[in-house]
Amino acid sequence: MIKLNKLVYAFGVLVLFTQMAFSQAVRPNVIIIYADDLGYGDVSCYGAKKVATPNIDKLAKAGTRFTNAHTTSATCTPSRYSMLTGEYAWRKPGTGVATGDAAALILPGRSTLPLVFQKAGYKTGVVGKWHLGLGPQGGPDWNGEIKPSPLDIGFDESFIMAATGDRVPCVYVENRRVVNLDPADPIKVSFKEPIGNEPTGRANPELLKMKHSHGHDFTIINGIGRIGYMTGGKSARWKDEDMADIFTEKAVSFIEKHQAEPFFLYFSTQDIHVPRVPHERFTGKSGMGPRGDVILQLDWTVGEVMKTLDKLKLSNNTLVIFSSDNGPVVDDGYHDQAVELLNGHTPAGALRGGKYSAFDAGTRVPFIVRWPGQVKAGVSNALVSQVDLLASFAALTGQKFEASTAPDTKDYLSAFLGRDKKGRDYLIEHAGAFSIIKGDWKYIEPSKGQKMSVQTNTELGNSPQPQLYNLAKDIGEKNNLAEINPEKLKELQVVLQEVKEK
Ligand code: NG6
Ligand code: CA
Repeated sequence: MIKLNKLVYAFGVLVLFTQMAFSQAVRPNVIIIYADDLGYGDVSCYGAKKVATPNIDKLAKAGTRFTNAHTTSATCTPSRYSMLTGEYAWRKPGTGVATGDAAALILPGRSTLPLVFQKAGYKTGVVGKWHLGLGPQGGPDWNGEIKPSPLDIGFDESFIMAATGDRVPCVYVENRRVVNLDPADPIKVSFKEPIGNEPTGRANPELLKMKHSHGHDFTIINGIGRIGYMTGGKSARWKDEDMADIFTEKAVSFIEKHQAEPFFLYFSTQDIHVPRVPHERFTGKSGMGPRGDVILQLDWTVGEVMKTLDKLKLSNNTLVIFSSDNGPVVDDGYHDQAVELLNGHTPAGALRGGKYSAFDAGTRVPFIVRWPGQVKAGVSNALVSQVDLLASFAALTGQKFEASTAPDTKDYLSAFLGRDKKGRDYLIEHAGAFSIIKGDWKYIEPSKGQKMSVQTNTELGNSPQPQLYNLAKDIGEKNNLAEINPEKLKELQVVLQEVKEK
C-alpha cells in the first residue's frame, strides 16, 4: 500500500513537472526585432559578402532562417499596420507612409498583436520606430498627453520615435509624453507651411553635415535636413548618433525589468533607415560608408539583446524573431555615399527591385526565428507573411482574437516554428500595384505607375501588362510568362480578386 502511494505520488509529481514545463513552453517571452529597410541580401547569413553581421548570423545558426518570408507592403507604415493588426493595410485608406504628425492609425477596440499577448498575461512593450500615427484626428498634442498611443492598443510600455528618423518631430516619446520637453519651449510641427524661423536645408545648405539628395530640405535638426517643419522642443531633440544606444538601452532595460514574467517586446530599430548616422564606434568600420556602418550598428544591437537574454538565463524561454519592414534602398534622399561605396554589395541579393517595388526585393525580407529546444536550427523555404504573426501567436498563447477586425491573419504557427515546411498557399503584397505569390508563381497586376523611381534608382515593378514569374526558376523576375501561361495567370488573378473583395 505504501509502495502504491509512493508510486501515485511520484506519478503526480511527474505530471506536475510536465505541466509546468508545458505551460512554460507555451508562454515563452517573445521579442520581435524589426529592422527598417534592411534588404534580403544585407546580412551575411543571407549571402552578403562585403559586410559581416556575426550576431544576426548567430541567431540564424541557432534558429530557422526563412528564405521565403514576406512583408505585406514595400514601405514602412502599411507593413507595420498589417503586422500589428492582422489586416492588410490596403483595406484601410490612409495607411500609406505616414507624416510625422499623422493621427493614430490603429485605434482602440480591435485586436492587435500586443493585445493578444497582453490578454495572455504578458507584459508588453514597444521600443523604437513607430510610424503608425499618434493622437486624435489632426495629430497629437506634442506638449501634453499623447492619446491614442501604443498604450491604448495593447502595449504596457512605450519608448518610441513618432515616425521616422528623417521626419519631424525629432524627439522621443515615452508613454504619453515627449521626453525632456521644457514647457517653456513648446514643440510645433507642420508638414504644410513653414513655422518658426529655424534654418532649413533648402535655405541654409551650408549648415548641413549631411546633404540631401532629394526631399529632406525642411528644418535642420542636428545638422541634418528633415521632412517637415519643426520649432521649439530644443531640450528634447534627439542626437541621431546616440539613437541606437538609447533604443538598445531601453530594450535591454525592458527585458531586465520583466525577466520574471512573460513579456513581449516589439523592438523596432531605426537602423538602417535614412538618415544613416552611426555612433562614432561604427563610423568608417564597414568600408561602405554610413549605410554599411549602420548595418554593423544594427548587428551590434541584436548582439546586445542576445547577451541580455544569456545573462538573465532567458534564452531558452524566449522566442526571438528578426526581420525587416520592407526591402532595401541605397539613395533614399541623402548624399551619404551609399551609392559610391557600395563596393559590389547587393542589398537585395538575387532579387529584383527594392523598397517601394512590386518586384520581390520590396517585400521578401530576412526572417529568422530562434527558440532553443523548440525551433530547429536550419533553413525553411515555407511561404510566410508577417500578417500571420497575430493569429499564430494567438494560437501559441491560447488566445482568441476578433476575426472581424483582423480578417487576413491566419494561424501558421507551425510554419513559423520551422515544422511545417510549406506555409501559406498564397499571399498578397502591395506596393501601389498588387501582387500575389502562390506556390512557385508570382503575378503582378497591371498598373499605370512609373517603371523606375529615378530618385532612388529602383525598378518599381509597374507595367501596363500583366506579369507572371516562376520564382522557383526565376527568382530575379526576368522572364514574364503571362502570355505563354494564361491558365496560371488566370488562376492567380482569380485568387487575388477574391482576397481583394473579401
Ligand atoms: C519617402 C522619403 C524617404 C523615406 C520614405 C519612408 C523623400 C524624398 N523620401 O517619402 O526618405 O522617408 O518616405 O520610408 O522624402 S519608410 O521606410 O518609413 O516607409
Ligand atoms: Ca522601412
